[in-house]
Amino acid sequence: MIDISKRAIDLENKYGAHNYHPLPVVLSKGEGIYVWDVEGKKYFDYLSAYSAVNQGHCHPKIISCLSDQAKKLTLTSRAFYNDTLGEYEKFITEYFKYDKVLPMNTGVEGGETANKIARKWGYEVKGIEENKAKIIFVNGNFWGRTLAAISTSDDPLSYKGFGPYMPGYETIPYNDLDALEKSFKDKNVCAFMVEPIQGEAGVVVPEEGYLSGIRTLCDKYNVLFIADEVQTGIGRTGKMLATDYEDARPDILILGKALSGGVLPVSAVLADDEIMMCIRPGEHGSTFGGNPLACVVAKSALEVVKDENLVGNALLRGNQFRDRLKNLSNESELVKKVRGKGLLNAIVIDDDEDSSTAWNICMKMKDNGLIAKPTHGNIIRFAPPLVISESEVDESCEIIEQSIKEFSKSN
Ligand code: IF1
Repeated sequence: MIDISKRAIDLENKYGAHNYHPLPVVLSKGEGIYVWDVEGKKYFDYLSAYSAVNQGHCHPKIISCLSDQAKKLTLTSRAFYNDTLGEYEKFITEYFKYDKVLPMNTGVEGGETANKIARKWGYEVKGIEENKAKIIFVNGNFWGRTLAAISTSDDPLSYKGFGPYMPGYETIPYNDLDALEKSFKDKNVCAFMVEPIQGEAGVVVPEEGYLSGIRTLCDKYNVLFIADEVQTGIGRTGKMLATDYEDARPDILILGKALSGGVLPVSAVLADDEIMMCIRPGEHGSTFGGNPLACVVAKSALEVVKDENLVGNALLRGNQFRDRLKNLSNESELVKKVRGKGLLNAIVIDDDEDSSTAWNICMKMKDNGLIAKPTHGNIIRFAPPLVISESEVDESCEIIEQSIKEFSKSN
């Protein structure tokens, strides 16, 4: 490994917490679907910073908005008004058709905010006894790293060693409407929070009818449907929201990641007045939530999605990608399954969870000019920026196919 890369890795190793195990590549430039390492090698980016750069790296329009606003006013805090927040709130609530938005920064803050709003609604509107509110989650959920988020996790890597855990949470199987209805019999349940497609669990797509079934049961039992679209939202799955695939409008919608085009942390919680107005002045907030920089960046990031028809492109390119890889799964016994929607896809490697096969295939793809990373051992997620073209999908699939063939031969 050349000195510059080695130095960067050694510095992180010596001075940074060891809370990640990155692929050994040191990136220094990003543009569209490509990133370059410090040695100038070019890669297809098939992770998109976990679906945060849907619009492509350093999108010129978003960067220009960022730079213009950065010279004017970056942060006022919410102690005062400013000339960008109201405009942005009008824009995003019309864009997603909700009465109101509560602006936050990271995805997990969006989740925490949604949980607080749902509990408040449970007490004030549904009439649940104080401190008895429950929120239902599903096995395999991932919504971040806070103590509340890990309290709902069934992945030891997320929760082990961090107890005691937040009370008022229950988990049921994913993609199981009977289990969901059974959990709703408890009058203390105020909400059900779920990813329309599970990202970290390995791009797990529920059966047709699951999302609309959630909507029906939430109406029947007066429970709020919270959709965590931090990873599946903003065009990633071939619809603006993954919940758009069915008649399943969430009561509370959580957005993050690509809401800023990967330029800075921006998240948002959207809901109608009956729910959102349960939160009153001084009951929730954040220093940077809704800051002027975030407002102009998020507005331009959302404009890019529509102006460049990224939703339609994600649908087309995703079908093209899965068709190519399905052929591969017929040819290579290593690739057990290909699944996903739009440009949120994954392959399941025919191996046990803790094998290094998926990692080694990612290392081979890296050498061949494409970076991706395994999730849960034997699953490799493939999520390029939504600006990818037909020929770029073909070219990158060549690399994936070639790498898997080379790996199979050498093992
Ligand atoms: C890490 C995972 C993905 C998310 C959903 C909320 C959040 C996330 C559906 C929280 C964040 C990130 C976190 C990042 C890696 C990445 C990830 F592997 F951890 F699970 F994408 F699948 N809801 N996911 O996926 O958003 O607070 O991070 O802004 O923690 O390593 P955040």
